[in-house]
Amino acid sequence: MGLTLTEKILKAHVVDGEFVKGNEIGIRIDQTLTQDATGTMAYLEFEAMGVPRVRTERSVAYIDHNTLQSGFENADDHRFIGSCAKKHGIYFSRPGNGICHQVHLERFGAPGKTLIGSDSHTPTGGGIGMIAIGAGGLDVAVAMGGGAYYITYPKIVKVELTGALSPWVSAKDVILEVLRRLSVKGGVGKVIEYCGEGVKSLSVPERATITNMGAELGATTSIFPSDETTRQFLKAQKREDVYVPLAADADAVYDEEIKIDLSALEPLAACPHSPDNVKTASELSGMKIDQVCIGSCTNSSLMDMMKVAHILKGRTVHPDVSLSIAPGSKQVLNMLAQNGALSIMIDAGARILESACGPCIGMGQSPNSGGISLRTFNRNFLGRSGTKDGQVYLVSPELAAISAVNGVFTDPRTIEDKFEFEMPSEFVINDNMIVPPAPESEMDSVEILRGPNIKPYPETAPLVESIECGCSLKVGDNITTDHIMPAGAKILPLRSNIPAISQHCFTVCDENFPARAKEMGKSIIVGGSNYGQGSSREHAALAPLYLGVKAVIVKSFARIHRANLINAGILPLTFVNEADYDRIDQGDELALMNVRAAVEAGEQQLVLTDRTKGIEIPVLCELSGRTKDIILAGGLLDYTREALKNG
Ligand code: MIC
Ligand code: SF4
Repeated sequence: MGLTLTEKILKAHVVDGEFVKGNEIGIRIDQTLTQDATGTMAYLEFEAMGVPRVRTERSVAYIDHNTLQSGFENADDHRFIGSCAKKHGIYFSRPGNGICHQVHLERFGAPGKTLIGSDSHTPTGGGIGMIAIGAGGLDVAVAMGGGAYYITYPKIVKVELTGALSPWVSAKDVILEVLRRLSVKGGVGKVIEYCGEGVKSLSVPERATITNMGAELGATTSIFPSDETTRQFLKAQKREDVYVPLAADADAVYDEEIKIDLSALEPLAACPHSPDNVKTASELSGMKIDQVCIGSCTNSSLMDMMKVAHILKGRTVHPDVSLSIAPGSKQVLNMLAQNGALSIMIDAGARILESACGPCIGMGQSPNSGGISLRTFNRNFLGRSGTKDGQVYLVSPELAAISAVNGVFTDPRTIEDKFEFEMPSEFVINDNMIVPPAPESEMDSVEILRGPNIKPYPETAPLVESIECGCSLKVGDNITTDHIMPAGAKILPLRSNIPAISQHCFTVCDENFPARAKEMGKSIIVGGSNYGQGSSREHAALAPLYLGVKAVIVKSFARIHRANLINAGILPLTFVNEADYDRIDQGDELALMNVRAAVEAGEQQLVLTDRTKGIEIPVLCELSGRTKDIILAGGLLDYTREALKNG
């Protein structure tokens, strides 16, 4: 029986567990990446493990999220990360060099390699045939220390592409179509593997747009084959040496199959407030808009930017619209400057932003009250833009650009001329904003620079005998990490300071939650399905940990967040009968008696007592050997410390 591409790469990297579907397997990690908003914690965790130098083939620390520097916090964090990188053998991509995923694709990614990153959009690397997975900072720290990364052997979904995209239909529309069909939880536990004749018609940046936004499916990752197009891309980046051809075997067996005829696709948009709330552009045409933001790790490649420049040429941004453009990397920005496209954008009235995440994570450019904002980004969760009642639509760069000119939502197929773009045979390469680590002989003398905003990892404790406490919060379905731990210009600078950032935990849902939880001392959270979807931020587990949350009981979890809860030592439980969700209310007194003994014994079903209602509710505690030990130890940090102590 043949293998899928995913299985081939995983099989070559398995170091622990039996390679059987549904099993937990540990894989060797070749490369890691961090970004600054999750990076400070990841490096504090790496330091706590006491490993002097990273044991990966390549680890890179990027600064791209927190670049507003509205106070000392960001700048201090950047210096801290820079010094850690220098000391511990990590390459350091300075602020201004670009968004981690775009730069990693350009300068470091390699087909057939494994990459984990402390950012949920790490699957961008799947565009060149990597197994690239988003993970919590602590998992990345462990991988930097040479430890395996654990995933459930995924189900593999074949997406067979045929045909080619019609003019002004975009790679963004491909992933929006997949989201329309599968929904934001349709990818949980799965890898989305693209294949078929249609693959050839897509350039590497287009493939990367698709794998990047595959994160919104909840998928473990997404991957494209590595083919002649990949080789040409790597050659143009002067990195042809890392090229290897890779594809699934012809008789590979998949768990699910989807067919997409690229020629039949039309321009789409994800409407507020979910990436799977997809409508066709023609349904939305004519809607008045207030703002357009172009950029983010989904759509900020040279090709995307050239499309935008082509549309803006000789035109002016509509007087009622603010248009901002953030090219994805220094390389892209520099090439736009050299070929004149930047001048076209400036001339048309675009506001050029630095090559960073910017508005995507609410760092500036929040829309006006109730404002309609078209963004080429990947997430439009409630409040993420920084404006509570902002209405964010996720669209392709071509749709965004023409709408910015017209002042109304516009189907890009109304543009009369054609866009033709040849991928460059040589990109402009200058890695002078990537600082290499200190040589081994000098690393001991590198001083770690710590600012006052950097506070230690919150206190943890081994799992207690019984958990008896109140329900501090009850929330509904599809709660995102942007609900649990909001970001944006005011909160993001506190990422290195868990006590301070905890004051914002869940405030999108309930302003009083932090004070209430702290007062209760310990508590349990109850939630619906797909709890914790979205980002990889472990702060969405560390803030609840700091506020005394001992267990989270939900209908179902998103993958990365569940792993982050376990890593933080918080018990992740699911209802055996989803209907039991309705029987618990916020404020109820709950108990999980003898929970430690039950977890130790590997019992998968526990009894939750609701003492207020006088009822017993069965809940699932699906922990395997390793995750069980992590929970018992009080989290991954304690577990790893113990493991390192015991050799
Ligand atoms: C995001 O897009 O939500 C982020 C900001 O990049 C996060 C990481 C973070 O919260 O720092 C992600 O996607 O993992
Ligand atoms: Fe940055 Fe946005 Fe990409 Fe997250 S999704 S890495 S915030 S550009």
